[in-house]
Amino acid sequence: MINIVALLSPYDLTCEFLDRPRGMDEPAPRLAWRLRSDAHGDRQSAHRLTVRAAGRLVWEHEGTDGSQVAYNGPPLAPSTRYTWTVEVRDAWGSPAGSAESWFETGLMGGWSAAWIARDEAAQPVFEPPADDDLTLNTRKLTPPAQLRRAFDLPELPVRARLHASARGLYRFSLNGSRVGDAELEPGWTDYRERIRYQTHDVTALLRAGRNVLGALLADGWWSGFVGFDPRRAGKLYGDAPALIAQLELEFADGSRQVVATDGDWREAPGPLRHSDLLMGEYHDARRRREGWDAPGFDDSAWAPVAVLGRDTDELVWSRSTPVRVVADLPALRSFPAPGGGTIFDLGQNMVGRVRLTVHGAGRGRRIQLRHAEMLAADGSPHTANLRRAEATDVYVCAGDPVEVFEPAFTLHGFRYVEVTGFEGRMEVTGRVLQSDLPWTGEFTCSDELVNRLHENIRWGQRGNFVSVPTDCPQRDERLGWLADAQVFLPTAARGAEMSAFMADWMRDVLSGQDAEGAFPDVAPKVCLTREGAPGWGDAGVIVPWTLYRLYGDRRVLADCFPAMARWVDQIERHNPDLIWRRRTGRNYGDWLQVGVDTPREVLATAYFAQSATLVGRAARALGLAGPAERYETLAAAIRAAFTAAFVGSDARVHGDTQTGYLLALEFALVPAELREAVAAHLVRDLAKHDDHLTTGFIGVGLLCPVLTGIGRADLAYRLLHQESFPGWLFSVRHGATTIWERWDGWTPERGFQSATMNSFNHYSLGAVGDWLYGGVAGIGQEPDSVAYSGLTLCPHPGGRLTWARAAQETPRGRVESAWSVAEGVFTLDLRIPPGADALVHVPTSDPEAVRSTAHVTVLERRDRVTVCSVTSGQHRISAPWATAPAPYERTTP
Ligand code: RAM
Repeated sequence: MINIVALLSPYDLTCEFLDRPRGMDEPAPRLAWRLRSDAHGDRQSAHRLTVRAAGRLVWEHEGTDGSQVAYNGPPLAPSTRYTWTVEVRDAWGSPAGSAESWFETGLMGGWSAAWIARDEAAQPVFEPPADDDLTLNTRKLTPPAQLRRAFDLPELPVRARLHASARGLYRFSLNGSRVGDAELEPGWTDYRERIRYQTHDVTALLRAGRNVLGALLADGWWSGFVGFDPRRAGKLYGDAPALIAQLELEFADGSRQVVATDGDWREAPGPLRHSDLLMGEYHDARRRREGWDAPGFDDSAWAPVAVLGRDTDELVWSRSTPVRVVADLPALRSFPAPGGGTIFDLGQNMVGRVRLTVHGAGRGRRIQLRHAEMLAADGSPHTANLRRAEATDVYVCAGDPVEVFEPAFTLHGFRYVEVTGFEGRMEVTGRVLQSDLPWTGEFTCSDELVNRLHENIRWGQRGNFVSVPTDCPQRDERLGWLADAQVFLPTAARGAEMSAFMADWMRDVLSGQDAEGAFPDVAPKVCLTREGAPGWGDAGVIVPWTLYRLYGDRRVLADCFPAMARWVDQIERHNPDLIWRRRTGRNYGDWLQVGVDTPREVLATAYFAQSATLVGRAARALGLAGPAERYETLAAAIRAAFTAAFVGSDARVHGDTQTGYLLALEFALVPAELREAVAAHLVRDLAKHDDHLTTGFIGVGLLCPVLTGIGRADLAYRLLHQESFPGWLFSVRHGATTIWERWDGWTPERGFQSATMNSFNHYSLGAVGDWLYGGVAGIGQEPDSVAYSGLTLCPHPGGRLTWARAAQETPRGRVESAWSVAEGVFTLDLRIPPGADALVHVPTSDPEAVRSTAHVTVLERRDRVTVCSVTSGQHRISAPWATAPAPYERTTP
């Protein structure tokens, strides 16, 4: 598992937290790298950055420690590739490794293209479809457009970049070949304020002579169905999609040519009768026109396009990671559907779409695909929980011997696909789509059920980070709910590089802030107009703070700070007694908690205190002394008000719920002398519920960390291993392959919970994932540390685990923690990245008993642990271990 690397060397170079971004318009991009070395005690004593364009030196920078530098050279030119190199010196001052990467600037505002769209007034060359097989919803949709434009090149350019965007969704082709591999471009943002554009390298697709640019243009989030709004999103953003593109060509002699969207483009509907994210796609292959996007095609019957104008102010560079097909899941089995047709089972609840291959289906055959996460009791697809999302694709065959159908602009959450209309030979493959965020974490342990839980958390992460962080991927919702995002972010950031994606989404959160200063419930703000609820709106404070702490993204913190402060100010303004009861929006409380009711004002006031605290900490981090003092004082006053209003003399928190105690402890709301008594109430409540949790979305992520923090990791493990309802392994024991929205989404006794609000792919309750890395394997950072500069390793052997291992790519480099207990010995294998002297908490109260390889220094004995300081490099530490793992007893679910 360990590669031998001799020299200190940089790797994973990023620009603005992205790997080699194209079309990067940030004037002072941050360049960052990770480090690795096998030498103990190694660190970067010096680094040297050089930035070059066309071989010429543009900027040079030298520094010492640190692995993130903002470009500060002469202004970057548009449409230019910059190559950058980082060279480092090791702890002993000797030259060590180096690495190279690049970024490319985009148009930097240099748009000359016009927005174009189907000219509704022009006669479409499309027979009006027979509506008999369309539903009311899909009848409201219009066919996606096919657009094309031919142009001539006297010679081949040396460099060609296509800058493109849409009000809607686009997919480009050049001379019949698809451009790039990204899906659902330009992604979803708050279109009223900004739309991303993408830059594609198309040099290799061009030829001398005649060339043709083709584009498909669909409604997507712009003018399709979005959320639970029964109207089309057109009522929100615009009625119909539009396209913009600028192809920039550079020739060997330095001359340039531009082909842009303008009045010379022509349009016709193609085989897609409709395509909608929620409803599905209808593809009539009889309407395919071979070669429509290549030279030689006669487009004289196509209609001219409408030119809508040249206002490009809303176009911004793509700071986020594109959506891509990241995996293929061939169907594992198939069986007859009760209502006719065949059901294919992919074995995994996934997000994306299907590739269907049919053999000899015959011209005009109409094949329908319905998608479902679960099967109903009679074995038919359970679609009630999709609500208005029809999630139905239709393919009408052209009559070729073998035909392949894969929708282009729709997305479903499903494990089962029901295929009707064809019984012959066919193959079904699930194509998994997600924002292609690099995986940075790994976790495994000796318990297969916990491993499946971890896998389920990952699948929730895959399926719900598609352009924006969503609550669920299947029903007519799929919205960027703020609480879901904030409770899950710490887990998500263990598993994958979330920095650029979440920082970009924060712009939509800021766009959704109302005139009073309230953040919204969902971002992009659609469907819901009121101020964000406690725990929801607070994500506007928590997310930037978390990104700063985990990734050292100081800029996102600075950019968001005024909005963060306004959020807290408006709560204070409306609640001068510091108990948050007014302006609580739709006030969801501890959403989907089980059998208890955490009082709304307890939860709200706790979050008010936490947001004020974080705004104070943010102000300190940004060097704003005045605001820091103001919010620190405010936070202290809210804590005092919380204790006075809600904490009894017996340390009971009003409502007496787990979430109430968890919030009081995690947010440090009660005075130090009451903490122990408050913790005792939490422990009592767990016993009262026979080691079961009662928490909903807000409390769930706090359970295991807080219990571990109060010295009761044993209880955290009991919850983790709990197989009966409510608990994480309940769904795992019932075959879940993702995290469910509800603890009892399905039970053997009652079958499905609510018909209509019962997603089987919600990530919120998976917030325990953070503790698997941070508690079980023990990878964490000191309270004041940023970007893992002060690393801590506090592994917690316990429960029925005999071993666990986790690895995480932190901004400094890779951390590994692997422990096992066997024959009375606890053994810990560690890898610490260069420069990060770490504190290791060895679970023994006898410092004399700690055995280790060199470079480990025993520092002090604390309650049940011995703290050691460890240099960078690999280490093995062991100590006697008396506690046997808990017996492995399976409860009957
Ligand atoms: C549900 C969403 C989301 C939750 C809100 C309150 O409809 O799925 O997860 O945050 O309600």
